[in-house]
Amino acid sequence: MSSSCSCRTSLLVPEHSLTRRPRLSSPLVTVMVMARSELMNKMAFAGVLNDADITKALDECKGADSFDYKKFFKTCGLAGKSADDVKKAFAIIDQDKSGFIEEDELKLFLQNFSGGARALTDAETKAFLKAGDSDGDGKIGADEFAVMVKA
Ligand SMILES: [Ca+2]
Repeated sequence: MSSSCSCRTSLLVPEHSLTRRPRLSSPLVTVMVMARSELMNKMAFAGVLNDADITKALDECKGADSFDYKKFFKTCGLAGKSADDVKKAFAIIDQDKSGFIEEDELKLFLQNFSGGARALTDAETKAFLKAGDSDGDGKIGADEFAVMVKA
C-alpha cells in the first residue's frame, strides 16, 4: 500500500507542474533577453562608431590593467565625433539612465562596446573615475564625459 501511494504522487507532481513550465519559459526568456540586449548594443553604437574601430580599441586593452581611456576614445573613433554623438554614447553607457555614469557602470564600460568584452579591473575603474570626476561627486556627468572623450 505504501509503495503504490508514493508511486502515484511522484507521477503526478513532475508530469503536470514541474517539468512543463520551467522548460518552456526560463531558457527561452533568457535567450531572448540576451539576444535583445546584444542587438540593442549593436544598434545603439551602429550609427555612431564603426565596428572595425571598436574591435581595434577593445583589442588594444585586452590585457588586465592595460586600459587607457584617452587611447580608447581615440581608437574607437568617439574622440572625433560631434557633441551630439558623444551625448548618445553617454546615454548608452549610463545604463540605468540616472544621468550619471556611476562606478559600477564604469567597471562594465567596455561591455557597452561588445557584450563579450572584459570588465575593467578595480584599479582601472578607480583611475578612470578619478580622471573624469572633476567635481568630485564620485560619478561621471555628461559634461565630464564629454571632456574625457576629447582629452
Ligand atoms: Ca547611471
